[in-house]
Amino acid sequence: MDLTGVLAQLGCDIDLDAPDGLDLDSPIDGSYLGCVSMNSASDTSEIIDASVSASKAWRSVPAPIRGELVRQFGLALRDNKEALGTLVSIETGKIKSEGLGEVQEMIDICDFAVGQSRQLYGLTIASERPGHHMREMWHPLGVSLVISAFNFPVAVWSWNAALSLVCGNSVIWKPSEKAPLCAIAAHKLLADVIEQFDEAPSELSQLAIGGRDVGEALVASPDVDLVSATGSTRMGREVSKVVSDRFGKVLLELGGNNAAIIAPSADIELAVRAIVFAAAGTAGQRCTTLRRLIVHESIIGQVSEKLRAAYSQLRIGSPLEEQTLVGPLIDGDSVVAMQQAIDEARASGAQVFGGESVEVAGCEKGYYVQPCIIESDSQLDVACRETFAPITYVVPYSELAEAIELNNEVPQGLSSAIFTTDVREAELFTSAVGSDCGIANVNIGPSGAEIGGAFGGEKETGGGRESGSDSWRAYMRRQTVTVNYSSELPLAQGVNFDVGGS
Ligand code: UN1
Repeated sequence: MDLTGVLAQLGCDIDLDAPDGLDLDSPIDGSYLGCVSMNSASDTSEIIDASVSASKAWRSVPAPIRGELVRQFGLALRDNKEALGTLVSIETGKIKSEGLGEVQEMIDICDFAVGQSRQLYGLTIASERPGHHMREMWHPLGVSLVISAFNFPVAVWSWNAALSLVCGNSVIWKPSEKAPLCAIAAHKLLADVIEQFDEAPSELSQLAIGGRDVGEALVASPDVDLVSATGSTRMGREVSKVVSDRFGKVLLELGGNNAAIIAPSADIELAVRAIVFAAAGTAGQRCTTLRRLIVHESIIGQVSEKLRAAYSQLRIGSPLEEQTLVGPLIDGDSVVAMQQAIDEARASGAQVFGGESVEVAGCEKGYYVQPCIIESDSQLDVACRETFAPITYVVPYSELAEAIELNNEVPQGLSSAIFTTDVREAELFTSAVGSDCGIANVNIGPSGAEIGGAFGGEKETGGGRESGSDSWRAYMRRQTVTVNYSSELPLAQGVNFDVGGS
């Protein structure tokens, strides 16, 4: 594990020996990675002031030119994909192909945002008054703040940053305290592009590394126009209260508790392959991870057997080894939370398969676990909470309506899936009376979404939509413009207000 080498490749000269900073341990082998300096809450007003001035300059730069900046960032990401992907693996424990996939997701959103920069469309609207027309204008918001989580330490920032920049905003990034190195490296790639770009103010994008106090100070500022936060429901609830209280805008992407239904007509081989990736991939640490499996009673024995067989084949180990499929959890707290959930399920009489800690040779102090399957006759209370670990709760169903009800029974509403070859079932699941989630898939698992669609979900997931489709609108303010090109002054709704006289 060559942290210094990777940082050097990324052109990052980070002081890993900062006094009173953020101490970092590798999830891979528990080794000490160093201490990174942090911002304090008192730094935030300077950061915000600089961001306000940057936004004032940037909003007047034509959107396609703003797109050109993002295009160049995409090129820098292409050049640095291998190194940045490796850094994601080292700092968060993601397997190499997922670390690289994360950077690919950044490249994809840059491409998307470049196209978007020429498509910030508003409607033209017929006016009821003669000699008038109406149109909708989309203007930059000002300062956008991105709060990101450890599990997608760079991609989720880039979804927000790429769109927010083409929409004409400045960006402040408060990354997870568990992944500051990825943030410093990814941000430097953008900062270097900004520095070379004549039209871009130098403080267009800023990084604020710090703890809760730094986040709180940024969130509370009335100069921060949009807070886009990804993380726990608890954090989102707090952020949302503060921002709503000052009538700021929020974009929330919070907890998920995603289920898949396996119907009797499903292609079971395909379903099992999809489930294993969705449930055990990223060591169960995606918002979109498959956490609940709702299986028709006629096939549950067969599915369970195949799943257990597949789980016993999972190669658990250092994420830097080519053949590894499941890397470590992020830290010891996650291992404890996983064990507590398993104990609670066991106490309710459920059958537990796997879930124990795993010792990986050479990485004895890493946080490795065997992904876990928990089978019960009905949906357990613990299954209705999100535990950020590879646990899959399996329950049987007899009628599709009951399966859909189980899918929707949890407080979160991010992603969902159905495995079926029956078109009626697939259509019902994706209809108004089907899944209540922001994402509903057919014959693929709930995780691993492409950037082209709007990403996010309902209920405790927070209601925000990021990434593709028309998510760009969240980064702009809408203005309805009515123009009178006549020499008369007719009033709307036929109102008469003539003072007479001349
Ligand atoms: C997250 O876990 O916060 O759909 C984001 C997926 C990824 C993004 C996940 N494209 O799994």
